[in-house]
Amino acid sequence: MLIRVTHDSCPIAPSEITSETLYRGRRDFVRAAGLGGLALAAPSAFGAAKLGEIHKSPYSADERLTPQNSVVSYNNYYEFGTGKEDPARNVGRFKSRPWTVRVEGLCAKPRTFAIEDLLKLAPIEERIYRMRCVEGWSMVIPWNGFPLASLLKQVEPLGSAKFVEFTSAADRASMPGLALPVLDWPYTEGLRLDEAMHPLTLLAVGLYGEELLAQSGAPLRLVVPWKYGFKGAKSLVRIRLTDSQPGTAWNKAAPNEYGFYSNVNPDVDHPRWSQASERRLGEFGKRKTLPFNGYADQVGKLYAGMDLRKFF
Ligand SMILES: Nc1nc2c(c(=O)[nH]1)N[C@H]1C(S)=C(S)[C@@H](COP(=O)(O)O)O[C@H]1N2
Ligand SMILES: [Mo]
Repeated sequence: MLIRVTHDSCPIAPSEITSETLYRGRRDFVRAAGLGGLALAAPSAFGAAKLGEIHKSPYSADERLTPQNSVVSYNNYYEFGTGKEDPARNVGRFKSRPWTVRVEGLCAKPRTFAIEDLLKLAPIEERIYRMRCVEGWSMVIPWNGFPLASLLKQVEPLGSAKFVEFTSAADRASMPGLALPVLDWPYTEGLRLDEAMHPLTLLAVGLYGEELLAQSGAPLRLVVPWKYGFKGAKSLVRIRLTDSQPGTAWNKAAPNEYGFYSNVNPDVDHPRWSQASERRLGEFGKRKTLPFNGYADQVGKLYAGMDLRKFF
């Protein structure tokens, strides 16, 4: 049975994310990692390893970045709890190594990739993307990663493949949120194949030049900047090519609130919240939300002829 728990609207204003909160999150991380005072001297303020060479991308937005501490301390990752500060607090037992990702389904060369091989698959880029969550907050994040298309091409999708299903890790020993049936675990998401192959669709392995922290979806997560945040499945263990539209965790939990497409659309409100405006983390006041989150020129043609009120 599924207990119906849906996204809550922002419980605290981003401006109230205090230094105390950040300090607490970091102290817990340091303790969990068993590093004691040593971590304080580490090169990264957050304890993550630096990534190697990173290439700039023409797909980056030219906007003010959301500070790294806000990005990693305020987000959703229900496997670690449903509060926005729960992920940063509760990831202590999660390990992103060793890690493999199975890529399978309707393809000529299904394969299991070790994370080390994935990191060498394609040049790591910096992609500065606008991100908008269905609850109404937004950020600008310098992701590091490579196009999902680079990985999918490796397994040679068959002509019959029309969709891609993404499955997140579901490890009860390290993910306390799995004890509650808030979603139909494991977390799954899906894209149509042309959306998945679009050059903007990113497999992220880091942000701000450092490997992803667990709360951001280590070691590998999906980033689809023209869709609401929940399409970005974290800590991926499986990617599967299919001929029919896959079920997704949020679509199953509340189909009237979370459609399969979930394109950012100021004209189609979520049943409980307007989608016309958003609050950029760290800013006062509101901004107008743009169709496809400002990426309409690049992705609008994917939806030509579709009624986006029906396919929301
Ligand atoms: N596995 C998993 N992936 C997930 C979620 C989750 O609960 N579990 N939450 C989603 C939601 S609702 C959002 S808004 C984003 C937020 O995280 P980010 O800021 O790190 O992108 O992650 C998405 N990916
Ligand atoms: Mo979200």
